[in-house]
Amino acid sequence: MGYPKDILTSRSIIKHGKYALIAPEGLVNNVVPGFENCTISILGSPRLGASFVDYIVTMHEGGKNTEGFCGQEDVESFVYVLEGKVKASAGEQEYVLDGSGYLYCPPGVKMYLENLEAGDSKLFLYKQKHKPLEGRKPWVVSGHADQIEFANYDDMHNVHLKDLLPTDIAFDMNFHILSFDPAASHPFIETHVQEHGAYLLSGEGMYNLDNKWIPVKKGDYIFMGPYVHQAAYAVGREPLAYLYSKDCNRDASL
Ligand code: UGY
Ligand code: MN
Repeated sequence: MGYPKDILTSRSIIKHGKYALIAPEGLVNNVVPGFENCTISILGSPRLGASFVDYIVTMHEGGKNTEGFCGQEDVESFVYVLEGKVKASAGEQEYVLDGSGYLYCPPGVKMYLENLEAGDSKLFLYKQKHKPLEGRKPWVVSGHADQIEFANYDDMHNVHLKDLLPTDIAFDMNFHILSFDPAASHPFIETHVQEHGAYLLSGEGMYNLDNKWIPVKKGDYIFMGPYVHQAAYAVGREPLAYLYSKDCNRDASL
């Protein structure tokens, strides 16, 4: 890094409780106990107004978490491999995940991570307090998003959606990938109770946050708080695609 080459500016926008665009160039390293030989930045968190915590993790050679991430009786966790190859375990169950591989650990199950690359592996990581439903318990889920077929989103042939977790009512959240072909957009500007943490996997676009159009691109992170206006237009030559979390299957509490 060293001395700046120009006037200091930032594309990031932070509106606590409402929304945030966090561009990768402003991130700093956060030490998180249990992670060894990893560079981690906390993205969305309760301090920003999110009810979950999202992280971007770069595991260097030999990087690992052998103490276990989460595993508390009321906390669920999820990891998605952006680049590289890792061993990810849900308690005793081991999975080898490369790009687009993911693992969901239900409440009470610790997640263990180990980098299998000679270089870096890059992960998107998430945790949230689980809202239980009497008589139902979510289970360990692993897969590769690349092996799931896209469905048309809202009857549009140029917008595509994948659900990474089961739609079963035992789950109180899901991870999705939403992909817009160049020039595609949402059918309308959404305003809904659920929050999102979204990591942009590819492309460029204009994102409507709180009814303002903001340029976004691959590598950006967006937090969308409850009810905040949200929609996208894809621009450029690549699909604008993002991985995002969304709560589901629960009533709003009084
Ligand atoms: O599922 C969703 O709410 C999604 N369409 N939101 C979004 O892309 N901002
Ligand atoms: Mn939404």
